[in-house]
Amino acid sequence: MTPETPKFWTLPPGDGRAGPRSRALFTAAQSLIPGGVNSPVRAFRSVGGDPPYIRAAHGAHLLTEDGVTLIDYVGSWGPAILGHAHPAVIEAVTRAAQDGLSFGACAAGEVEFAELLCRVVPALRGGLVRLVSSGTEATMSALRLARGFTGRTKIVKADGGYHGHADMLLVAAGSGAATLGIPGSGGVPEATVHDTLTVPFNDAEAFARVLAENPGQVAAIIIEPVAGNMGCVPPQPGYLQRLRELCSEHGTLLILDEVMTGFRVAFGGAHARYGVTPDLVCLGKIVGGGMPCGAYGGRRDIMQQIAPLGPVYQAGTLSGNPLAVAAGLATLGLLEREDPYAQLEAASAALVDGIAARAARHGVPMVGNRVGAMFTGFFRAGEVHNYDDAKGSDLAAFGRFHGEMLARGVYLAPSQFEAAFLSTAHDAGVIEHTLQAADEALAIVARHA
Ligand code: KE4
Repeated sequence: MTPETPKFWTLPPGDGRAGPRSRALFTAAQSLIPGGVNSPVRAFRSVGGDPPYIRAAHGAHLLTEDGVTLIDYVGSWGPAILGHAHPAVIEAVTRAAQDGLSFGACAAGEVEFAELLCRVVPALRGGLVRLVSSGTEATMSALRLARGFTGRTKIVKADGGYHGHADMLLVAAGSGAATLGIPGSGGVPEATVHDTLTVPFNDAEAFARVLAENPGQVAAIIIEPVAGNMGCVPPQPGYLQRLRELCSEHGTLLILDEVMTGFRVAFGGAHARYGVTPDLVCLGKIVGGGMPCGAYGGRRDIMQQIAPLGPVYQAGTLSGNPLAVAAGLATLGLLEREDPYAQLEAASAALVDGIAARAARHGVPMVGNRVGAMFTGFFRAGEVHNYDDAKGSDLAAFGRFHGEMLARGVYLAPSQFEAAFLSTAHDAGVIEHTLQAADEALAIVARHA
């Protein structure tokens, strides 16, 4: 990029629908990679059209392989809370890379990172934490640990909750599985999911019934404290507290899956925001600052069951690798020092309220759910408190809105059952462009209703 070339993130957003180069790349990809993608939701199957290929990302913006600048509300599915390519994060990773990419051995950064996590995440205070390389590894390991610690086999999850793709969790999964209409998944033996029970999100008494019907058999319930994989669905007042009470009464572990909400809805996570301390917490996305990183941890007496201390095995070649640790330390350090959460809350409220007001003006039924800087506009009337409510959305209207927004340079998650994410780089100009695009897109949706 020569000095006089304008930086792509300073250019006005353009039509982000796949151009010739993205289409050519996607055609090639489909002959090499299942569906042409390395993660199903990226295939745009629930919204139609080919996905634009992304060449670069900076702040609130993406640059496509067809040379178009877009405003990004996917944020790599959550990690980019500071905007893409934050200079301090890039510098930290670049510096670490000079000294090698992965040692597979103990390194000082792991200690510094664990100290930070155990200081700022309430559930980790006084406990132990283990780094892994993805959210799936974090939740899978936490559930194995819960079964090992309690000696029980049943686990409970929310219908429409998504916790990664470990076999035992792919029942009534949200996110990609929900989007693709796969109630569970092929290849998962019945025996594997026999002990996985699902309850509606925001229905603590349904969980109470499961506990009563399976006395002494439920090892854990794993819950997204703010659901993000059925779209954004906040916990109803008292819901999380009631789960905490029920788990304590029945010797069942409360596992909060904060892979998405950790450091997204509050510094430390949703459990810091809502004041409910789980027995174990799972982290991912933001804690790696965009690099492959996850973590799980909590009560010391439970975590001491993990190898090499105890009988529950879990391992990982790249766990705690220096680059992921460097990115995580830089990201969480900036979040702690700058405390952008009030700013994120205000920007997110302005955006969601603005879009909802425009939907109302155009007569398009829309429910705007938001917690901090994660949100979803459900194309339906009424309220959305669980997955059944979310499934009542008009998916055709969502698909049309998605395409019209992309055509106006706004890149939204290609699924009604996903959350959108704002970053500290989404300034007033970005919000204004987004609201203008939404006004035009909603007018078109209204005409096709
Ligand atoms: P990963 O294995 O994808 O790092 O994390 C799995 C996971 C666990 N828990 C929650 C609450 C999550 O949201 C996720 C992954 N989220 C999806 C998007 N909703 C990742 C995007 C994708 O699957 O491509």
